[in-house]
Amino acid sequence: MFKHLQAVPGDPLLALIVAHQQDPNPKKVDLGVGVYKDDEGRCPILESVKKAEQIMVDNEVTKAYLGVYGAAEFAPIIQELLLGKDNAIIKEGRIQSTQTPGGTGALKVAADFISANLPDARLWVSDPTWGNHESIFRSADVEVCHYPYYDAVTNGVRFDEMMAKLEAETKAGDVLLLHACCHNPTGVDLSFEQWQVITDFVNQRGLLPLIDAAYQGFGDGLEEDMAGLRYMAERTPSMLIANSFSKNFGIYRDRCGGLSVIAETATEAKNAFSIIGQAIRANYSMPPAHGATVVHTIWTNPELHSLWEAEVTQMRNRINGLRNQLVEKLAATGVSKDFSFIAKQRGMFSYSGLTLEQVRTLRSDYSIYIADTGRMSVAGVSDHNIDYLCDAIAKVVG
Ligand code: PLP
Ligand code: TYF
Repeated sequence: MFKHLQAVPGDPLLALIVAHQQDPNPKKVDLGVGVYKDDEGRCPILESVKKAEQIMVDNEVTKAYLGVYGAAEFAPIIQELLLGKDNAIIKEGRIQSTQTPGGTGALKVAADFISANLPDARLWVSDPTWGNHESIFRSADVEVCHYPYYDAVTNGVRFDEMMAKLEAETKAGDVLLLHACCHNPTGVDLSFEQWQVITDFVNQRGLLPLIDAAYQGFGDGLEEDMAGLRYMAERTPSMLIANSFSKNFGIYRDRCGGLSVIAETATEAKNAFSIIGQAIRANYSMPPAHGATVVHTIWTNPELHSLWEAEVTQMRNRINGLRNQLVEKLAATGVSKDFSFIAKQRGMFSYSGLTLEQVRTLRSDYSIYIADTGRMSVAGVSDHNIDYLCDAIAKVVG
């Protein structure tokens, strides 16, 4: 039956985790996959999460099925986090949200929804984007197109080229995927002014924005990181938002995310949401409860809520502090390349500008694990490895 099948390569980022795990070098450094790490190199369970889980153990009374959309009381949390407490879109009932298995689950449901109901829509993603965007939409038979985004010369956004491409080639009904903040893999975000320009274009062309919010809180703050998304949501008739709680609650393996649909009217939103429910049933029937219960327990307990906000601030400050330290220490080595852009990037990742050859040498000669694209997960840097890392980069770059 399976004789004709050829093995396919796995996700290169996940392969990097295994390679790092198997490396016996005590000095090894893992800057591969995007998980937050503390100074000891551990991906810790947040204290707010531990406390919430304790409350849950004491109070949980059933493991019965949740329902297609997950817990009803979870949807307002997704909406408040993304749009802010008193947003008119929420009050008008123009947004409907469902719990999903991670941000990935939300993207998959969005892809199936688009494929079945907007059959002529093409998806436009940034060049580059998170590798899974393409796989998820291709698997749902949605054509994927690219717009210019990262500028390797200025380490900024090729905004004029991006807009020129979208202007020339998008058609009404196409879907435009934007990263809300902390762009993966580059760390280079759109400015607020650029969000404003794109919003005008989206409305004028009649595009459907799909916003991927996987790192809320890791850029400049929980509210600040949503400024562009909120500006656009308040001015466009329709939007899809896939969000993830994996990073900002540190509950990666519990698989908790959300998919929200915003429509012109409450009725339209409800209709679209019912079809999203159909896509969920055909995928995984209903989401797991644990992660969403953790988030709900924290959100509704004032003490835990403040503790969680402080922990998000701590994670963000650590990463942004590491960015500044990297810039200073790399400069101090006398390296020929200017790395000051690292401090301006945001979120878990930095497109370092290291070439494939340099990345490979760092891996083979120094046991430093960086993705082939040169993307570094900054959270993997620590006080213990930063000097070793900067010296190695300086030696490899020259
Ligand atoms: N979107 C982006 C841009 C990501 O980097 C990730 C990363 O993990 C996700 C979505 C999916 O997150 P989750 O682990 O919640 O599925
Ligand atoms: O880009 C990253 O590192 C994270 C984690 O198939 C991730 O988004 C990477 C690959 C993957 C799932 C999650």
